[in-house]
Order: sequence, then C-alpha cells, then structure tokens
Amino acid sequence: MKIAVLGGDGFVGWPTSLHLSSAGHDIHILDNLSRRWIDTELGVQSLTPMDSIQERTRIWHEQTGRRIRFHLIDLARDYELLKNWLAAERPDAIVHFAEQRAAPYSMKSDRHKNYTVNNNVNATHNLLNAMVETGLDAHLVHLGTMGVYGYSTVGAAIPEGYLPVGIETISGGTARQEILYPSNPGSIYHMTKCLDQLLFQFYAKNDGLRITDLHQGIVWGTHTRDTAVHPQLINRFDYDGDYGTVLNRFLIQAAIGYPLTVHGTGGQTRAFIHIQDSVRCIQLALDNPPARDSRVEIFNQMTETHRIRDLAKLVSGMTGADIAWLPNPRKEAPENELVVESAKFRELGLAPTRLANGLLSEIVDVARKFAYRVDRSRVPAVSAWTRDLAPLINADPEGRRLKSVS
Ligand code: USQ
Repeated sequence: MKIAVLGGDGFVGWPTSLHLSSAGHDIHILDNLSRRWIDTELGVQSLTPMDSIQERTRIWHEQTGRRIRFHLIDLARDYELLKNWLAAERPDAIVHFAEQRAAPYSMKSDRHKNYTVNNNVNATHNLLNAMVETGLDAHLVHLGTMGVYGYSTVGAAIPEGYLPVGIETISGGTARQEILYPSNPGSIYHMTKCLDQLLFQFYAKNDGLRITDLHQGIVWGTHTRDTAVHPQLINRFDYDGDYGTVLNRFLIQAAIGYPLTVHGTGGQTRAFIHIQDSVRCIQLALDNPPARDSRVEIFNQMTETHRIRDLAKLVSGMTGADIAWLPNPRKEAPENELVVESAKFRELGLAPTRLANGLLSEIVDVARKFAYRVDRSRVPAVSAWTRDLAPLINADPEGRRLKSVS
C-alpha cells in the first residue's frame, strides 16, 4: 500500500514509518518538524542523539534498500498544500500522528493552550476535509489516547470506545444504544483528542470515511526492531518535565542518580504499552480497516495497567534509586482504579511485550548509555494545571525535590 504517515518524524511516527516500510509498504512522511522546534523552544534535546529526517531516511535506504519519502507540510496551516498532495499522491491509507502530544506542554501557558488546540483540531479537520474534497477513499488510522475516557474510578471495565446504554423512553420502555464513551479529558491536550473523536464521528456518518481511532496508553521503551538496525535510526527519547512520559522519566532518573519524581501519592493508575507493540498495533489496524459506511472503529491500544508508585518501586528495586514524593502539578484524581478492555488487538494476534521483561535492557541499553546527555535542570515537571498550583510547583523545584526524598 501507499501509506502517508502524518507526523512521521515523531516518537511513535518514526518507528511506525520504519515498521510499515519494512513490511513492504510505500511510505510518505508528512511532517512540519514542529517537535524539533519545540525542543529548541524548551531548550531540551532528545536523550538519544537524533539525526535530521532527511539523514534518517537516507540511512534507512542505505541499510535496507527501501525508500521513505519526506514532505515538509504543516497540516494545521497548509490546507491547500495538503489537499493538493492528497489529490496527486492518492495514498491507500493515512496514519495520523500529527498533533502536539504532551499534556504538560499543553498546560504551560495560555499561548501553549491556544497552540495545542489550533494545531491539533485544525490538523485533524483539515485532513478530513481534504479527504472528502479530493474524493479519497483511504483508510484513516488516528493515534488517539486512553485519556479521552478520563481517570475516575467507575467500577467497570472501560470498553473499546462505545458504551452500551439503556435510555428510558417517554413511553416507559428502554431504548438500547451504543454511545461514544463519555469524554472526560484531564488536560488541554487530552481535550483536543476528545474533539477529534467528534470530528471522526461526523465525517464517518456524513461522508462515509473509513476511520480507525486508537486509544493508546502511555508508551514506554525506545527501540523497535527497525530503529535498532543502525545507530542513526534511533528513536527519540524524552525525559524532560514536559515531554518525558512517566516510566521513561523514571528510567533516566535512575540512570543519573536523580530521585524518581512521583506526583502526589503515586496512586494514579495508567495504561501502558511498549513502543514495539505500538507500531505492531498500527499495522494490525491498517490490515483490518472498517467496512465502508460503518461507524468509526475504536481500539484500546494498551497492554497493561500500573499504579505510578508501583512503577517507581519497581525501578527503585532494580536500580537502588530514591523516590521523591512531590506535590502534583496536575489536577487529577490522586488515586484511581483502571480496568480496560483490550481484547480486540489480542484477537488480531498482538503478543504483548511485558514491562517486567523489557525494563532492565531499557535501563542499560538506553538510559545509562546516553545519561551523559541529560540536563538535570530540565527534569522537574513545572507546568502547573491551575493558577493555584503554579506557585507551589514553581517554588524551587530542585529544593522541593531534595526535601521530599524518602
Ligand atoms: N507522573 C509522575 N511523575 C512524573 C511524570 C508523570 O508521577 O515524573 C504522573 C502524572 O501525574 C500522571 C501519570 O504519571 O498521573 C502519567 O503522566 P505521563 O506524563 O506519563 O502521561 P500523560 O501526560 O497522560 O501523556 C502521555 C503522552 C500522551 C498520551 C498519554 C496516554 O504524552 O501523548 O496520550 O500518555 S494516557 O496517559 O493513557 O492518556
């Protein structure tokens, strides 16, 4: 298939592009390289040394003989360019990663809130609009988030997208329906993914677009089979307070002798998936498109759930790292249960990489190897969710950390 990977320069986009290229597909990356600009804005860099996208694709060709083509397009702003590209190239499938994906970055300031909403919602809408306008019958696979469901404890498993409900009718009966699971975003970023869901519902219903939405958990790990082919194909790895996700942050913190930064009690339970499984899920989704005129297909793309404090204790047990119990910069439930249905990918053949099996090699092969590149001053998470939290979080993050080491 000819596949457009939108956002193919990013953390999941790059290994996905390699994986699909390896599988024999003709891959075109469309990207505005915004993630690299944001690194510059924040004054941080990937833990792993990352080459330009052109250099990465050159090495991939040199190593495998396969071509991945790169097109510099900003989906949110260059609507005409995107439309003309789709009309000319007519991909069979589109994988859409081209959104600002960090919750803390989205909550940094009013400017960052606006940027995230404008970028994410416009990118998704421009894409759907252009697909209809060009009469493109491509299967669209979108990377969504488990965070659309929220993290309140319900006492029931979260279904894969749709909730069966009974509605009391005026005549006293019960109307049975399956509705989109109620959205409950915990950040501006997560809110944009909730808005995406409504855009997908409308365009599937109105224009018959074939859409799969993947509600992914927190990704951990760095390497996939393909990024390991050559040092210059290495994936990015974020450890900073805005873009670093929790488990990858704990791994690098352990590697540099920095206490593991648990927010609050660490009673937050979250869904996780290894990066290799993530790219495999995307391939499985592409191989199993929804039928024409069916509703949006939704998968829960996660393989296990863990409490943050249990992860901290696990990493601490493996490395001897201290744990720091910090005031939480986020407005989120301090403790939650999380049970998630995720049978659909397993039924399609996903064999998950378990955290217990992959963690140690991640610490040794990546975190310790590149620890010399870490700027310790970028480790604290300082984006506060509310005005009330800001003074507490921004008061001397390093001192706060040291006082609360257990
Ligand atoms: N946390 C800590 N210490 C840290 C960093 C985070 O305790 O040093 C806590 C947070 O307070 C939160 C949990 O860990 O309760 C997860 O935070 P995270 O930064 O790992 O993940 P999140 O902000 O939810 O976002 C990430 C990705 C996002 C994706 C999402 C999946 O950046 O793109 O959509 O994971 S999910 O969390 O399932 O919604």
